[in-house]
This record gives sequence, C-alpha cells and structure tokens, in this order.
Amino acid sequence: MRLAAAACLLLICLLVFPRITSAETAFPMLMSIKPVAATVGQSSEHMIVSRYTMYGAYEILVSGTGVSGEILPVDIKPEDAAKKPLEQLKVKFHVTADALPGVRDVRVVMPTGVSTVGQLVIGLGPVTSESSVNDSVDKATIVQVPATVCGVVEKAEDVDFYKFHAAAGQSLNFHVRCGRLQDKIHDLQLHCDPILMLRNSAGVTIASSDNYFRADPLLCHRFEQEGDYLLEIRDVRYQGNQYWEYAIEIGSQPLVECTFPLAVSRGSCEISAAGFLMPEKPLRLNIDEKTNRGEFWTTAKQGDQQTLPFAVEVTDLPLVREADADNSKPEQAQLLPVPCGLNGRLEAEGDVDCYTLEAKKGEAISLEIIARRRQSAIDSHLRILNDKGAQVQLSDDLKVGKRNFSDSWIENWVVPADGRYTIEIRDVHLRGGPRFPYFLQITRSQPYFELYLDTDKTQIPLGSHGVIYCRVERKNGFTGPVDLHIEGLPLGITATCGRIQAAKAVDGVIVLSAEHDAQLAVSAVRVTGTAVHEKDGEKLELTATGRPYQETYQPGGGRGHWPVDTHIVAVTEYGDIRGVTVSTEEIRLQPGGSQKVEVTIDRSPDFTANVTLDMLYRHLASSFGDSLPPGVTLDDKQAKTLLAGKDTKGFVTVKAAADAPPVENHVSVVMAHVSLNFVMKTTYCSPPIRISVEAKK
Ligand SMILES: [Ca+2]
Ligand SMILES: [Ca+2]
Ligand SMILES: [Ca+2]
Ligand SMILES: [Ca+2]
Repeated sequence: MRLAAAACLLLICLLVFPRITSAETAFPMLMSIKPVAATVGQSSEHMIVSRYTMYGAYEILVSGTGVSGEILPVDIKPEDAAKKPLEQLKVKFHVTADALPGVRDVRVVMPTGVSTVGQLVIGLGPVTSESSVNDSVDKATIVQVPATVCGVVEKAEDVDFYKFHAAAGQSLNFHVRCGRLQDKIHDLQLHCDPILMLRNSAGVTIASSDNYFRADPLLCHRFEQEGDYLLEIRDVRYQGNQYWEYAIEIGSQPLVECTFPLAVSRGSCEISAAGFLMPEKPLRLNIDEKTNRGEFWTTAKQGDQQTLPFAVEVTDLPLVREADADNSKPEQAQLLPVPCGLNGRLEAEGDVDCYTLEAKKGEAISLEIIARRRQSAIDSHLRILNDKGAQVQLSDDLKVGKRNFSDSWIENWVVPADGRYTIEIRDVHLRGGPRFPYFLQITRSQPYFELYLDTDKTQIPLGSHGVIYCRVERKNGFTGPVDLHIEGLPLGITATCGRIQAAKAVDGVIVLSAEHDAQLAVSAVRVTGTAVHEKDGEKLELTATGRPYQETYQPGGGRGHWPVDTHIVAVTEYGDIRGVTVSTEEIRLQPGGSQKVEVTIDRSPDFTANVTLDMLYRHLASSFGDSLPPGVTLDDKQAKTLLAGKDTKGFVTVKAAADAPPVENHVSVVMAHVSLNFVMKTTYCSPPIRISVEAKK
C-alpha cells in the first residue's frame, strides 16, 4: 500500500513538474547527432543536439583513436545567447583512414562542465541522409550503395523509404544501429524498436528483419535480378521521437558476427567465423603480445576482402578445444584440466556439451562462460552434476557490475567431496548452429575485487571541489579495505584519495580540488583501487581499475546506469554555487557521539534555486554512494539541508553508533546539489572532511 502511494506521488510529481530547470548554469545533455554516422578517411559536418545550452563549447571529446571533432563558428552574440539556449552545435568530425569502424562516445566540453555522452557511428560507406519528404515510396531518398544511410524516426507513424540499384547476383548487408545507440543517452527514456523491410520495384516485400542485435535489425540479401529496390525503416510500434537517429550500413564487406574459437591466445592463429558474406577460407589473426586480456576488437583480411570489425576474447589461460566426438552424455564427457579455457560450440539444435572435472573436497573453482558478451547467439545454461547425475550447481544468467547478461557464471564453487563432476553446457532454449560458440573459463577461485565509479564525470569549479564515488564488489573471500588512487588529472587539480573501509563498507570517495587560478581544462582519468589480502601468513596484492557508469533517466523517474568508456574530470568556471565551506574539516567522534557541521554555500548573484545538502549520494529511496565511515550516519532530525531562495546557511549532524568501529581520517565530503531534472543534479562540494571514530573505552 505504501509502495502504491509512493508510486502515485511520483506520478503526480512527474505530471506536475515534468522538468526541473532550477540550475542556471548546467552542463549540456547530448540527445542526438545529425547525421549520426561519419565515414572512415573523411571529414564531415554534423549537428550535435542537446538539452541545455552548448554556447561557449570549446572542445569535443571522442573515445578511441582516429576520430576528432572540431567546433564550427557559432553566429550568436553573447547577449542573445543568454536569452535563448544554443541547443544545436555544428561540428566537423575528422576520421583518419585507419580509424576502426564502430560506435564512439562523444562529449562536448563547456566552461560549465563536460556533457553527457552522445553516440557517433563510424562507417565505411559514404553517408546519405534522409530527405525531408521520404515518407512514401514515390518520394524515396536515392542511395548509391555501398552507403551509410542516416535518418530519424522523428514522429509517430514515420516511415522512411530509400531507393537503390542492385546488380544481378549482388549480395548486400543491411546493418541498422538505432536502439543500441540510445542506451547511453541520458535523457531518452523510451527507445526505438526499428524494423527494416526490403521491397522490389513492384512494392512486394522480399526480406525483413526486426530484432537481430537486441532491437536492431540486420539483413543480408542476394539480389537475383538487376533493378531498383526499396528499403523501408520505421519503429515496429509506429512510434517516433525527434532523437531516434539511425544508421543503416549497406555494403558487401564480410560481417563477422562471432568467431570460432571465440577466445584466442596472443600471436598468430586461424579462426572461422559466423556472419554474412563471409569468405570460405578461415581468417588469420595476429594479436600483438602487448594486448590486454579481455574483449579485443580487430578486423581480418582474406584475399582482397577485409572484414568489418569484430571482437574476440584474448585469454591467458591454456586453451582446450571441444573434441569432435559426441559429448552429449556425461559418460562421453571430455576430461578438462583446471585451470583451462575451453572453446566449444553448440553445433546444432538440441546440442548439449558435457565435460568432466576431477576435483578434491574443499577446492574452490570458478566457471565462467563468455559468449553472448562477444556476440554469440547463445543464452547459455551451465550446470555441475555429481557422479550420480544429481545437480550440484546451476547458473543461467550473470551480472557484472550493474548489468545483466545471458552468459553463465558459477563463482567460487567449493567442491563438496572428492570425485568426478560433469560440466553441462547448453542453450537455455536448446538452440544451436554456427552462431553458437562459447568460451568456458575454468580457474581456481582467487580473492579479488571490482571497482565501479558513479558517475562518469566530475565538474570542479575554479577554487572549489568535486567528488568521485567509488563502490567495491568483493569476491571470493576478500574482505579488506581498498585504497583509492587517481591518475591523469588536469593541471592545477589535487586529489584527496579516500579509502573503502573493510568488511561490509562498499563506498569511498576521491575529493578533487581546483586552485582559484587553475586553467579551464578537461581530461580522462584512471581511478584504481589497491588492497592486500592476507591468508595463512601470505600477502596477496590486489588491484582493480574503476569502471565509470553514466546515469540514465529511467521511465518513471528511476536512476539507471550504463557503462561508458571514460571518466572525465573538468575544471569549470564559477557555477551557480561558487564554493561550499564547512565549520570543520576534521571530525573526531566517540562511539555514540555526534557532531554538528555548519555548511555555508556561496551563491552566485541572482541564483535563488533550491539547494540540498547531503553526505550520501542518493535518489528516491536508493543510496548510490555513502561518504561516511562504517557506523557513522547522518542525524536527519538535527539537520537543515534544504536551502531555499537566498538562504546560504545549513547544517548536518554526523553521529557514530555505540558500536561504530574505530577509524582514522576517513575521507568524506558535504555535497550541495542543484537539480537539473528529476534524476540528475549538479553537485558542488566542500573540501575533504576527515572523520575519525575513537576506539571504545
Ligand atoms: Ca524520418
Ligand atoms: Ca526491432
Ligand atoms: Ca558441441
Ligand atoms: Ca543464460
């Protein structure tokens, strides 16, 4: 009942206050790029479309190598810019001839901070944009193939038609990127579900595709007769949105969907591939010895044909291949060593693959399938059976950080008794075929941790402070504290790196401080965590790199997350709040004790919007980061956290529980939030506050 009431209240809030525009200086949120694709080896003009002004933008950031962005002159006088936000910015993207095709993260850098992430497709074919009247067959936009066709499903019932000529016997791939481009757009709650149809000149549908890569279509077609053909794209529900950009890559390059083997060692190897318009012979790969393990994007050449980029898994494990013999029953199972990396495939519908492990009681073993994450069609289902055929472990889907995948993972399985165990792998729907390779990593479980950053950008006004929240996920018996580190900061920025305390604490912060005379600057930073795991007198040094997550606005007002390539630190001009000061930067608490912290914000002239103070990073009922040490909380009754109008003074009270564990100089911070929309805030920060809790007397 209370939940229903809360949902009702939220709905009323959303209806009555659809958009909170209280900040006067906000960073822009990128909504779309028109056209959404650029071409390898060319320079082209595009329009970046945002919410909040991009007036004053001074740099474009593009992830990866080989693509750069140049801001074209803006013809608006400063006095006019104050009246009307510049929500369309002309840029020129330059793409080098050796740039890898695919999708790039794009950001706009402003004196007020760095934007959310936009998406740019790098294609091989020249870009053709939809004409404004291509809503009917007779007004179809003419395309010369190969091409990258760009358009928008801009309104309800929008249908876009394209006309092209194909020779007899010509085969073409039609690869749509649309729904997937919207995952990282912060403020785009409803995503497109495109459908693609191919028609002959008589208007008869000869092929269609709806969902191939998630909601996005992919078609490959051989044209038996020479002639004109029509391509039609729309949302499958006939919905539309001005930001639903799509790119359809049309060409005859081999399109590798997934490879077998799916995982490879460094050096030279041969692989076969499932995909479209593939050469008959195996592809040869050369993987540099310096390549990191994990997902690796590359292309391969076969004769004069170069494939489109595809991903393989680079591994350090000794590789084993599924044997040719039938292995569908436990008694036929192939014996696997521990550790190893197994490349297998569900060759046909109904295929079940069985392997055997010999294991001793008390050993800890981890089994992880990497398949769908590298574009295999499998939705894997993994079981461990004992020698009587009884199931002892099962995994269908896994979660990495904040995202779920169809791959399977049995982590830290403690072997219950000496014996032989069957590892059984199948597709959850018993599908199979060339598109169903998998890679099974079998390792002895080791303690480790993962580190996640919330959010993906930290804005630091001159002479003030910013904060990065880091959250740990501890694995396989590791329980210790994690020390945080940062590298790659812009000049003039200093970092106070905190610690994620031991045991159940999961959050820590890094507080960044900018000198008053620092230069406006921006850089991608690398955050790492280090720890020492001690067991039986042995010390194991652990380290992990933080993965940045960008916040997304979920339908209904929730705060979602999507992983992005970079965490950006930006030094900004003075914002709505020029500084946050606190009455003390050092707090010593007795167990059971408390302390009041007076907070003063320095409002910019004329800035009168609501400001809320907090030491936890939260939205609705969820906490996404807690800067306080274990056992220390905010006393909500002894606080003034809402500063309305011209109010500049508030306070918070921190209190230690009677059983709060002792801690020295835990780095914490007071934040002053200004809402941008229902989910997103601009966060201003105090200097680092060091909190200590004394040992119980
Ligand atoms: Ca359109
Ligand atoms: Ca679809
Ligand atoms: Ca098989
Ligand atoms: Ca699964």
